[in-house]
Amino acid sequence: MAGRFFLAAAAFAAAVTSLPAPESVEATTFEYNGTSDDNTPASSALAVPVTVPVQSYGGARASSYRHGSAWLPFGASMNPRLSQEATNGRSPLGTFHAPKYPHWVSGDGTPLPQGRPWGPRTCGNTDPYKDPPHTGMTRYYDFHVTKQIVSPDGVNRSAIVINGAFPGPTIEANWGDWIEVVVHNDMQEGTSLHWHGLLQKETPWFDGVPSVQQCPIAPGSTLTYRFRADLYGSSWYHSHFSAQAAGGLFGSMIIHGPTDNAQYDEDLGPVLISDWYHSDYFDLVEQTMAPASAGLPPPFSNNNLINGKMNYPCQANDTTCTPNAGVARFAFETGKKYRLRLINAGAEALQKFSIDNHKMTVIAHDFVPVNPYDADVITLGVGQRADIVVTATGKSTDAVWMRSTISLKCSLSDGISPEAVAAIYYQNANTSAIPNTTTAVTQAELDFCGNDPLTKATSYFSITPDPNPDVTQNLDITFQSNGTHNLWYMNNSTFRGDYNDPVLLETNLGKTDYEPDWNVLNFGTNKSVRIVIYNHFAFGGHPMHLHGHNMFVLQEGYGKWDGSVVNAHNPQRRDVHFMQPAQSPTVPSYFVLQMDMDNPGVWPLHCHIAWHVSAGLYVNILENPKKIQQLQIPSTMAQTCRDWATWTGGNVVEQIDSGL
Ligand SMILES: *[C@@H]1O[C@H](CO)[C@@H](O)[C@H](O)[C@H]1NC(C)=O
Ligand SMILES: *[C@@H]1O[C@H](CO)[C@@H](O)[C@H](O)[C@H]1NC(C)=O
Ligand SMILES: *[C@@H]1O[C@H](CO)[C@@H](O)[C@H](O)[C@H]1NC(C)=O
Ligand SMILES: *[C@@H]1O[C@H](CO)[C@@H](O)[C@H](O)[C@H]1NC(C)=O
Ligand SMILES: *[C@@H]1O[C@H](CO)[C@@H](O)[C@H](O)[C@H]1NC(C)=O
Ligand SMILES: *[C@@H]1O[C@H](CO)[C@@H](O)[C@H](O)[C@H]1NC(C)=O
Ligand SMILES: *[C@@H]1O[C@H](CO)[C@@H](O)[C@H](O)[C@H]1NC(C)=O
Ligand SMILES: *[C@@H]1O[C@H](CO)[C@@H](O)[C@H](O)[C@H]1NC(C)=O
Ligand SMILES: *[C@@H]1O[C@H](CO)[C@@H](O)[C@H](O)[C@H]1NC(C)=O
Ligand SMILES: [Cu+2]
Repeated sequence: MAGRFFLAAAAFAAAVTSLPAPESVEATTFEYNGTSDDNTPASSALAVPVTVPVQSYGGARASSYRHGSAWLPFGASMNPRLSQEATNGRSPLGTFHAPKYPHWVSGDGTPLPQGRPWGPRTCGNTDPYKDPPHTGMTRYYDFHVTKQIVSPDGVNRSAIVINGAFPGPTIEANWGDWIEVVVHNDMQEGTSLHWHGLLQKETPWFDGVPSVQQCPIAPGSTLTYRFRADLYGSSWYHSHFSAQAAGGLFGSMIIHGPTDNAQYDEDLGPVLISDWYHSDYFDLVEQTMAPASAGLPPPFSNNNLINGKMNYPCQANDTTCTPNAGVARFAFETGKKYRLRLINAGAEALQKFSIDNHKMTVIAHDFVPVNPYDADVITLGVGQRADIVVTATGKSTDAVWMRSTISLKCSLSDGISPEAVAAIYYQNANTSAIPNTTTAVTQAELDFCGNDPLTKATSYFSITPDPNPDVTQNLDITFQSNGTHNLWYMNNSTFRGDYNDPVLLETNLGKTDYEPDWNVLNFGTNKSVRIVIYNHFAFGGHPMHLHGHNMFVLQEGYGKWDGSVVNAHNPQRRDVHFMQPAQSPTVPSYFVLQMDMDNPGVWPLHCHIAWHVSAGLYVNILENPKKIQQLQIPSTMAQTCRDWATWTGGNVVEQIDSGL
């Protein structure tokens, strides 16, 4: 009668029955072994097997819905039951009137030297880390962050929205522009926004991580971020305060730049993919951070969204759930080539993206243009992006499914609706009709917890990293008990930030008395740094994200790194690498990253799984503290700390997680 089994370790066995028993149960037993490698203070390891509510596909009412059709009730058409306002507030994403994008923002005085905002620069001729353009233009955004009831999949819940929109507004700029975003915190809790993947070389204080570069923005306060669009391609912004991003606080960023490695006719813009939870993010963080003795499982996602939309197989008596809320829809014309900007903006899940009957060509990983390669399925860990070009090879009346499937082998889904779908309609298709295509993605592809092989995607602009970096360090990832709680550790230290004492601002004042649990790794004036990360945990994997840089990904594998490098003259670069799970509790996985220390600042290196960073899977890369002391940090950063101190002086802040 038990569902899948979650086993944190095996020291004592108090079966926990507080969770509802699953209504239908998969035959396989699921074992999740936390601690047992040699880095673990095993004597203090706690262990509590708990029952988790994993159900079968579609849940108890699966038979009331047409199979393979986005949980449409029998007899329903694709005409959605809910308005876009009800599902997504003011967001136009996922509708036929969602904006398409030109090759650059123009018509507003944008200078066009040699016909383009970025002048003669191409993907092939410009080192983006050394020579970004300066257009002299600024793109202004005004964001009001609030909570609002939305119903992205038909299930009403309070989410965090920006200007009434979930997902938040899309930021658009040209390479070399400034982006200025006024963030008004209209909630009753702190917040911050991080601009994922941008280097922040001119403004290292605007990276948006509380306790690292800033204090949280206090309720009722405003912070104006201003930073250079220093790389180009597709990305997203998201809250870096606790797990607010899992509550909806994110949106996409499009930075137009050269496209000489790809040809396409239309840019359909962002395809945000996000696992989705029917509970509030704070409750999920409490669940994650509960003492081991409570026997709670980690959060399991309840649904999966494309551009903030999906249907849900509502239970018969659930009056807060509307079937056929409406899935995202896209329009294709036979023969045209489309650019899609895939973004995993989720909290935890490893996503496998595909389009039935269509080949995809990958043209960029994160903010890095690649030598184009074809793919049938694209794997995206949280934070990763892939820009793809798809040729509309179908007939004019075709309707096909776009899919993004949560890998159940590598992620924690409750099993009811792990596959998000969106409909693509060709020009003469009946847009009320249900696509009837099937997927060619294999179970083996869904079950693989890793990115494409490093040999596959080579960067279009070639850079050879220093073969003899100034320093090489190992870093071990483990899941251990601190005596009461099971937490994530990097080199035996679980991260916890101090909202009132950001590391960058401390360093700027010449202080170096960092608390041990700030996990500050001081690399001084080293010019190149190599880090060999070993993951000792045998389930899932970790999408490891580095701020302020694109990292070279030199090698990955199991056991001990043998010193070999893939494509040593031009290794893969990106800002998130999905690290595979350990092969077994005694055979870790590893990956080797290298970075050029060309950006004085304090740069997070962390797992992008919301619940893992909450539980401490995080280090700070401190780069050139002497130069940080010389930074002229704007007074708004100190003001943000004073506002936060004032607010917390009169309100109790419950920092139940690492803060990030
Ligand atoms: C998990 O731990 C149990 C008890 O120590 C052991 O029997 C089992 O083989 C382990 N499973 C894996 C996948 O390592
Ligand atoms: C809804 O139905 C389930 C069984 O399908 C039952 O356990 C539950 O009590 C019902 N809830 C309400 C509010 O009627
Ligand atoms: C969902 O919330 C909206 C806004 O509060 C409300 O109008 C609507 O009735 C709710 N729907 C359900 C099914 O609870
Ligand atoms: C379009 O599809 C809907 C749903 O299947 C159907 O009811 C309608 O008759 C179709 N319209 C045309 C013009 O075929
Ligand atoms: C799928 O739908 C199309 C029309 O949209 C129809 O021509 C085709 O026969 C259908 N295929 C299957 C397998 O039902
Ligand atoms: C991690 O710990 C090992 C072993 O103590 C040490 O050699 C290494 O320098 C540490 N890594 C970093 C990045 O500090
Ligand atoms: C373990 O970590 C939790 C969460 O950070 C903390 O609340 C608790 O006090 C820690 N326990 C010990 C014994 O340090
Ligand atoms: C972590 O702590 C354990 C036990 O204290 C020790 O054996 C191990 O070497 C440490 N690992 C690192 C990377 O410091
Ligand atoms: C290089 O980094 C190491 C830490 O990994 C540090 O001990 C050393 O002092 C740094 N060297 C310089 C020249 O800053
Ligand atoms: Cu992780």
